[in-house]
Amino acid sequence: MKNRELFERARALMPGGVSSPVRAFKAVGGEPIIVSKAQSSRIWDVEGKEYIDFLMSWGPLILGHAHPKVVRAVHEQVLKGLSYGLTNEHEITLAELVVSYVPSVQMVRFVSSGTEATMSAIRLARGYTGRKYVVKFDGCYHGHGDSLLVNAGSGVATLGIPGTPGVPEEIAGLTIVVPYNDLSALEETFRRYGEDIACVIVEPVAGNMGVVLPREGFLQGIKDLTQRYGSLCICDEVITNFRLSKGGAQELFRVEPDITCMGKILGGGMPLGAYGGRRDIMEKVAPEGPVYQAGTLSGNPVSMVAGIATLEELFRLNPYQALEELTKRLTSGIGELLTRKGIHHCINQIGSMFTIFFTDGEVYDYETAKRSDRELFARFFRALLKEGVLIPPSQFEAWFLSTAHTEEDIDIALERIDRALSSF
Ligand code: KE4
Repeated sequence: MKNRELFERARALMPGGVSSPVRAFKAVGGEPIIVSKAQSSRIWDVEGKEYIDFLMSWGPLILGHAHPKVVRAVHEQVLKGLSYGLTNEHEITLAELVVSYVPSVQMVRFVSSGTEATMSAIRLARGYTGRKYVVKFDGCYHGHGDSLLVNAGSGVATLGIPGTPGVPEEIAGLTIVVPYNDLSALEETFRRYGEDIACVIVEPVAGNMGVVLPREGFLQGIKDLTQRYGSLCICDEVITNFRLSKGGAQELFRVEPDITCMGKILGGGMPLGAYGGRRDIMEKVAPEGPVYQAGTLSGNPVSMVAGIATLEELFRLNPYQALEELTKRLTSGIGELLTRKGIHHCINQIGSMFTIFFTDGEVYDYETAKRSDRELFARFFRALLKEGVLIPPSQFEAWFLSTAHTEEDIDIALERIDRALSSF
C-alpha cells in the first residue's frame, strides 16, 4: 500500500509524518492519504484512488484545484523570478483589490500565513492601545501564535491557562477566553478588565469548532463594547474573506472591525496572509510606525499573482448565490440520508461552508459543539473516504465547496455517501 509505505517514511522524518497536525488523521483513525495530484473538484492519492474533495485544502480553493487562470498566472510569474526581496507591482495590484472590496480595510500589510496575520494584528492592537489583555472566544482558532493558543474553561470569562506546553503562563495569562455568542460574558469581561483590554479577536463566522454562526447582534455587540472601552475589534476572516461574499463576513453582517485578518482564498492556494484596517491604526506598523513586523517572503510575487488571478476570476463570476444553492443541495441530501438512518445530526451551513454535527441539539458555541458524537464522526469520515469522498478529518472543521463543484458532483457524492452509510 503506497500510502502506508510513504507515510511510514514520513513519520521517521517529520513529527507525526505531517507538516500540520490534523493531516495525521489522529482524530478520525485509519491511514492518512498521501496526495499525488488534484484538479477541479477532485483529488487523487498516490495509489490512484480518486476522491470528490470537500476539504479543498481547508478553504483557499474557492475556484477548485489548479484553476487554469491561476496556474497560468503562476507559470508566467515564476519565469520572471520567484522572490525579489523588494516591492513588486503585484503587491500594489492585490492591495488595491483588498482595499476596494473589504469594507473596513484602508491599508493592508501582506504576510505569509493566517497565523502571521493574527499574531501581527494582536501586536499592533497592543502597540496602538498600549494595553496588554487580548480577548478571544472559546473554540475559535486564530493560528498558532502564543497569545492565541490558549485553552481555558468555558462558561465564564477566565484568564487563559496554558493549553499548549511551551506557552508560559505569563503569556497565556494575558489572554481572556469567553464563550462564543455570549455577549453578557463579554460585558462581564470588560467590566473587570476593560481599561486593560487591547483587543477582542473573533471569527465572525466560526469555522474552527465546526461552523457556528454569530447570533443576531453578537458581532455588533463586540464592536460596540470595544468602542466603548477604547479597545480594538479584530475580525479574523482568514476563512470567511471572499468566501461568504466579495467583502467577506463583515460585509454580509454589516460590522466594521478596526483590523481584519485575511488568508486562504486571498492567496488562492499559495502561502499568503494579510492584516489591514483603519489607516490611523495601520500607520503604526513599521517602517511608518514603531510596531515591528517583517518577512523575507512577504509580498512574494508568485503568491501575489495567484491571489490576484483568484480574486479577479471570483469577482467576475460573483458565484455566491450559486454556491449557496449547490451547498444546500448537498446538505439537504446528506440530511435526508442521515434521517433515513435515524442518525441524530445538526448541520450548520452558510454560503459554501458547513459542518455536520452528530448531536440532536443546536450548536451555537464550543460547549454544544463538543456534544457531537466524535466516534460516530470518525466512523463516518472513514466510510466516506473508502467510498471516494474526502471531508475534513476532524469534527471541528468546515466542509468547503468551490465553483468547480457541479450538480453532477453533488449527486455522485450523495450516491457515495449513501453507500458509505449502508453499513451504519
Ligand atoms: P494559517 O497559519 O494556517 O495559514 O492560518 C491560521 C488560521 C487563522 N485563522 C483562522 C480562522 C483559521 O481557520 C486558520 C487556519 N485554519 C486551519 C483549519 N481550519 C488550517 C488547517 C491546519 O491548521 O492544518
